[in-house]
This record gives sequence, structure tokens and C-alpha cells, in this order.
Amino acid sequence: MIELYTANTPNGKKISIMLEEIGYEYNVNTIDLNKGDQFNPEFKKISPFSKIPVIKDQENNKVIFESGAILIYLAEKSGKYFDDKNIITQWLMAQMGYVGPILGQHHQFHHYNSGKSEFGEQRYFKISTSIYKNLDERLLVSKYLAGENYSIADIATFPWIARHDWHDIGLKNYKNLCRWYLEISERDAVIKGYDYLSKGEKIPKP
Ligand SMILES: N[C@@H](CCC(=O)N[C@@H](CS)C(=O)NCC(=O)O)C(=O)O
Repeated sequence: MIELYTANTPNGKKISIMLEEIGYEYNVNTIDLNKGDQFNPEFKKISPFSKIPVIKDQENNKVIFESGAILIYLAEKSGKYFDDKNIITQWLMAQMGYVGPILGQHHQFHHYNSGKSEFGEQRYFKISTSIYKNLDERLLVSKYLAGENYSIADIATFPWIARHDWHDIGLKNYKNLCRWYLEISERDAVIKGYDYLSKGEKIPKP
């Protein structure tokens, strides 16, 4: 059994999707980020930067924070979605260090705080658009991000692209990215992991 400490965000959904993909039992512990649960001293003991997601593996009491590290841990434990480690690690790290942080800033300036900083809005819109283009180019020559097989790199990237309705970049205009997105959004585990609170939350259509 895996204890999952999470919230309804792209980084959180990466892990519920992975847990569904590998068929592990898990118990959801909701961290209410609006109420500041992440700053609770008990939570900080398992999450040094006060961020979700975190897991605790009840089988061995291991605690893992950072979504990329959690995906690697679960992939190694289950033996799934991490076959070609070198290439998968590159695409996973690109998501962790670039795609997620930039789209996260785009959410801040364009979605949550629009009108507050023209510079911020333009800067992150421009870089986010180039991320769509770069992912689209990759998916023209590769079925999945890291090659022919679905991997933890796709699982890490998918929930960020699932916020395309906030991005206003036009997912439909990026045919290969759209093809990848639609295919992944039809996977049973992805549908279930996306709606990990069982509230009927649907994956946004392109
Ligand atoms: N690099 C971290 C980022 C985690 C992260 O930024 N989590 C956000 C939600 S998506 C969070 O916990 N925010 C709470 C806060 O900043 O107070 C990871 O991928 O796990």
C-alpha cells in the first residue's frame, strides 16, 4: 500500500496516474494548498520544501518527495514504464526542469494573475508556445516522448498539457502533440488517475 500525499495539480496527478498504471493500491491524503496544509510541521518532516506530491511506501516505510523521483521509484519497484533509462531520464528531466516550471509560470501570469505584468505574461506565453512546438516536433518522429514505448516521461508531461485550456496556445494546432495527448487521455489508468478524487473530473478535450 502506498500513502499518497497530494493535491489536485499536474504534479499531483502524475503520481495518481502512475499508481493506476501499475495497479498499486494507494490511499489518498489530501493536502489543501489553499489552507496551507503544506506548511504543517508534520508534513514538512516528509516534504522539506513543503510541496506535494510525496509518497510513503508502507511495505518498507520509505518516504519519497519530488514527483520525478517518485515516478522513478515506482517504475523501478514495478518494473514498468522505465525500460530505456537513458532516454526516458532525459525526457523526464526536461519535464521536471523545464516544461513543468515554465508552464507553471505561464499559469501564474496568464491564468491566475492576468493584467498584473505584461512582461511576465508575454515571456511565459512565448516560452510555453515554444515548448508546445518542441514537443510537437519530437512527437512527429517518435510515438511517445522517449521512443516507441509509453513511459514515465509521458506520465510526467501529460497532466501539464492537460491544462491546455488555461494555456490558450491552441493544442489542436499541434497535430502530433494532439495525437499523443488524445491517445494518452483514452487510457483507463489515466482517466482514473486524473480523477483520483472520484469526483467525475474529466480530462479536458483539445
Ligand atoms: N518539483 C516539485 C514541484 C512540486 C510543486 O511545485 N508542488 C506544488 C503543487 S503542483 C505545491 O506543493 N505547491 C505548494 C506551495 O508552493 O506552497 C515536484 O515535481 O514534485
